[in-house]
Amino acid sequence: MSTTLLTGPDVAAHSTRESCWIIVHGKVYDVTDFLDEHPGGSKIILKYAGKDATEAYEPIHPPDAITTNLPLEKHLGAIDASTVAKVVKEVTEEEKHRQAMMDARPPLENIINMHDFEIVAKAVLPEKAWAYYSSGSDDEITIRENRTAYQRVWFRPRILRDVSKVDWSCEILGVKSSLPVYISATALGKLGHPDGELCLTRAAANHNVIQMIATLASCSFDEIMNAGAPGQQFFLQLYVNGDREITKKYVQHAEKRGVKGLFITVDAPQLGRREKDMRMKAVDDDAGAEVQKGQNVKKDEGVARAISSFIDPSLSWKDIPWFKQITKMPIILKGIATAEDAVLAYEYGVQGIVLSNHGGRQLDTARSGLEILIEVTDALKARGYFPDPKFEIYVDGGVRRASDVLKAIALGAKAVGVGRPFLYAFCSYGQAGVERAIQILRDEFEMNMRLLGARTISELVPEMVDASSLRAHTVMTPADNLFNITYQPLTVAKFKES
Ligand code: 173
Repeated sequence: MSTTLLTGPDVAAHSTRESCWIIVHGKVYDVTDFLDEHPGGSKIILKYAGKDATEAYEPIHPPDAITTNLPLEKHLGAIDASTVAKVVKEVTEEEKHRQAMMDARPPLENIINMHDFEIVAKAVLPEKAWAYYSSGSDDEITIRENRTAYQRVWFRPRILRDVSKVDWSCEILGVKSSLPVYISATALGKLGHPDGELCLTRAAANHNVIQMIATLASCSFDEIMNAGAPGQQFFLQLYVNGDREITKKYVQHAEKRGVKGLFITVDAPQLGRREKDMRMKAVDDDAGAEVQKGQNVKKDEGVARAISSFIDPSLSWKDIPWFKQITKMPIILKGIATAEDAVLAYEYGVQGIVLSNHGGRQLDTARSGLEILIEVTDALKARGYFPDPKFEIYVDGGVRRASDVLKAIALGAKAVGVGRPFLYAFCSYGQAGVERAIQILRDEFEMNMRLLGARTISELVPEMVDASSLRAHTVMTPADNLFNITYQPLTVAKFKES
């Protein structure tokens, strides 16, 4: 790094596409040649040309994004802070309102279920972050179906089984977990909390829960690993880069650092159109993430689309042997949606599949993971592939209750992925929120397993659920008007009076 000390006017003289310098974290960079490579587009950088970009950079980039992407000769030196005019940032009405809502959040002990986190997150998140996180694709039929599907499965509880002791701990890919739940990958955590995904890491460490690290996390892979406690276990979610060398390096680095499972996302050759996100036109302002190298970006298509151009749509079954060659980590295909592909996955020799529709963010009107589970286990059984301790099936999407998890496990899942609820928990309350979410799940597991008559995970059997309506997508019931008029709806956590 150069030891040159530069001044504000030095930097301000380079404020064009032809010569573009910016300041980040007290250092000056020449990003002229990088403009067209920036995964979030050049427009956002040009907005800060000749100026300090730290504030816009900080929430969505890992600290080492610039230093690793920009050749050393473009690191021009340090800025003499006394020569840079302090920009007093105007606090908008929206920000004031959000801060007021943050101050009036329900006390954490009043949060008693996963839905509570969601309602708080909606109130306290910047509009763009909420739009990005909460969005499903197209008409959002699938995102809603992910919830509804669980309500079409009913319990068949067993009684008089001495349930004084119940144990819901399990192993996922041979890794011990205090819950049959892992924290599923979600991207861009710093849009919602300054510590981003580290909130998940720290909470997971305290409760022995496995975190799946997202390729597009705001925090870098190493930051997250370094924040882990001794012995803490991680999985990695992988978006496969058009440049396979980048992917190979990333995967092998993860393996070296001890990651216990490689979850390759297979349901996103192109990113779904998330209209709430798109309407925010976020790309103009602050798109970006810890992405591997991207090319030109499409404009006005939302945060996710802006930074996903590196994802390779040519990925195919032919690539699976290559993955097996470059890593010894168990390989899991995340985003299987049919029995046919589940059978193929088994025959290609991967160690597991996640039945998932990407949280309702990809193909709209794709079925819920829970529904797919039945046809998948049937097809695998018919071929003698199930049960097989070397092939695990997971489900994600729409899980809000331990009772949901118990249904999936009874139907053959080994564990369940939970994404948004943990994300909303840390956006609302940081690490403490995630710990509370885990505690709530634990309480729900204890109660539901007792009431269901299952003392261990292995006692959760298909006979404990009635899933006969699961595949019927039009279980219409006439509106029960009188009941509805008299029914007192459940309420969500209340904000303090301001
Ligand atoms: O669902 C997503 O938003 C997602 O997977 C993603 C993909 C590319 C960039 C950011 C997020």
